[in-house]
Amino acid sequence: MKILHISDTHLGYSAYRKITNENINQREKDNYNSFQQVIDYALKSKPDIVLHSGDLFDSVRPNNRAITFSIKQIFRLSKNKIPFLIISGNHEQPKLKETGHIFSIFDHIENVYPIYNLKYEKHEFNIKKNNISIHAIPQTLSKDDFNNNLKKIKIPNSSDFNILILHGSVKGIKEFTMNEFNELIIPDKYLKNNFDYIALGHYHKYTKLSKNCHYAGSTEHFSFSEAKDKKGFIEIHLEKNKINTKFIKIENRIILDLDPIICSNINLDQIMESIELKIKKIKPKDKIFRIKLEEIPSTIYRGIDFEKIKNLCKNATHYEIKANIKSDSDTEIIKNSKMGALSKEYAYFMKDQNLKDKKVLLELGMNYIQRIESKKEDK
Ligand SMILES: [Mn+2]
Repeated sequence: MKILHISDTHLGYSAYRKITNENINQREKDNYNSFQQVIDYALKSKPDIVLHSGDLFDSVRPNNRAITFSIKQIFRLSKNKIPFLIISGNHEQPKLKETGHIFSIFDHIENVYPIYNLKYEKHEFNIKKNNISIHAIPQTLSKDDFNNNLKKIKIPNSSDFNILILHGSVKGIKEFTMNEFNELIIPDKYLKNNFDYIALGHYHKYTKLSKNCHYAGSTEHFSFSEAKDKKGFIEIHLEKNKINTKFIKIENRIILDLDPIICSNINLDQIMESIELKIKKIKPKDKIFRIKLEEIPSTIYRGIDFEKIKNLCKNATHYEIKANIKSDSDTEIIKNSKMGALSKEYAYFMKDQNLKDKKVLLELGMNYIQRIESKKEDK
């Protein structure tokens, strides 16, 4: 039996300002492309079932494009008679029942099994003469509700295979929490039970907890903290007492969270040089990246040539400079600034002045003088 396990596709997610030729947010479009790769793969490899462990959509009310796209793609599975079973995740679960659940749009599509009614459901399939029971708990409104539903799981004697599908973070493992207010906590004792496979969703990094229990991870990078993750989904080959899993990687847009530049002991020119070097090295075209400036004194930060950086990165999909600005004391400013004779004199002069906005004046003045001084050096 062959199963595909996907998760956390967050359709409708958008980020940054870049838009496509069709006026769609570039990252929203990228995310659709990633999802489509999964469906393309499914149609080629023809699994017996596709499981989605929650957060199909990024929000309770996804935009029309996300809804249309999801129906179109899921319909491709349906038409090919590949069952698609999906549980609700915390991102798409409304807090009030009367809001209605977006998954109801899938209710009447053949071969699609949306599970969003706040309670444990067992779905049985007969695949290649085997009885398969899928035990699913969607996102619930409270942690208590979730625990009560976990207790209701019953493994029938009649089934040849039992699969558990959940969306939440595993208890006691800090790394798996997404720090979201409505996330559910899965007690680990349920992961040791007699299941042939456990499909987990919520944590965005592909993780093998044990041979038969996996987080599939998300299909796209949704923040710089995920930049180092490989993204994809899992193909599972299941036989009696034998399991084989394979991670299938998706081709995503390149996202890089570059090593920081420590700015405490280097001057403005050296910082600009390192920034330019980093940009040239990664070749910004169509990439997303972040440059971090650590311990940069505010006077120096204000001298950074953002126009120049913008020009070097004009082909990038998105870039950002994240500065951890150090508040300067007078001496630090003098010490850290790239000092020409005039700025040095100005700094020492200001040190002895008794002025209300001394710090601001000092920083502004130093900035102006340094700009002039660096221009002189260029000539
Ligand atoms: Mn989630």
